[in-house]
Amino acid sequence: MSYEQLIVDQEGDVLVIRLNNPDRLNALSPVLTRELIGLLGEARDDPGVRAIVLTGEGRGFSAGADLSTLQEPYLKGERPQLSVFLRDGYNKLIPLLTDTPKPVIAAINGVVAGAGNSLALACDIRIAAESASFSTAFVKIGLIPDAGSCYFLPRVVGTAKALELALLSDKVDSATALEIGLVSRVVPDDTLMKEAMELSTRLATMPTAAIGLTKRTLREAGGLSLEDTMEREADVQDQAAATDDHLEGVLAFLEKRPAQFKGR
Ligand code: T3D
Repeated sequence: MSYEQLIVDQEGDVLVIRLNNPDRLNALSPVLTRELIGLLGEARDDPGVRAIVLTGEGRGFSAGADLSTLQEPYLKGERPQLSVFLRDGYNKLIPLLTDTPKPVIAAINGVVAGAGNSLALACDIRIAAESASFSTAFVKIGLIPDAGSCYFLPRVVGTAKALELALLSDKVDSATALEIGLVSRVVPDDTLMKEAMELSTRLATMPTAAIGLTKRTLREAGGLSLEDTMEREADVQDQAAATDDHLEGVLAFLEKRPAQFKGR
């Protein structure tokens, strides 16, 4: 399958997706968004994909909505109905990252802004290159955070910091991003992909079903009481315990040997 604005490689069980609209810092054009939705849908159902790395080509991770694609109506003073654009694009894209049972690592290689920040926030683990920088950006063009940022930001950095980031939209460097928990690791630029591949390769050898169930249950717990969360854990644990990988994990422990997980 060939793509206009994605570069896609499969390395073992790891799918590496590189956003490829570099002249616009990988802004999320309709083409790029559509291609990403299609690819993530296929990856979700592909047993040969057990981890996903998302990164950007050039000096950007993603600068958010591709503002050039909407310039025609704006230059005429028209107001496109953004809800249509959001529901057809980001509102389909973002759940494909959060709901996929595969771990998704954002290898943040450079500039992040607007919905590009939402995209990174929807990934499970964020590693940033030292030169990466972050901006919510929305308010600078008179918009509210979208593509899930209103959901993710307070959960990731806390409400007070989320408000500061969203209202001021100041540029945040990678050291600050690490300090406030926006990313969990910062690495030298030239080792970013090595780190991301090591991490994703490791995750791809782990019990994939348990990883998917963990993602889902942790997210659901955000809206539940402790009692309801433990009930949910009990139900989901039955599903995890029914996998071959659970049996293999216990047997490997008892037999004092490394486990060979198959992802099922
Ligand atoms: O309206 C809707 O579509 C609704 C949806 C909204 C969701 C959103 O994501 S809203 C937020 C959209 N994003 C932005 O507003 C960010 C716009 N970009 C910037 O503010 C700056 O580019 C950055 C702070 C991200 C980076 O600055 P810098 O100085 O490192 O780079 P630059 O020179 O500004 O950008 C390099 C090129 O990328 C430049 O093109 P040129 O002049 O070399 O031909 C610039 O126009 C282009 N570019 C950057 N961001 C976008 C973009 N082109 C289209 N869309 C972009 N978002």
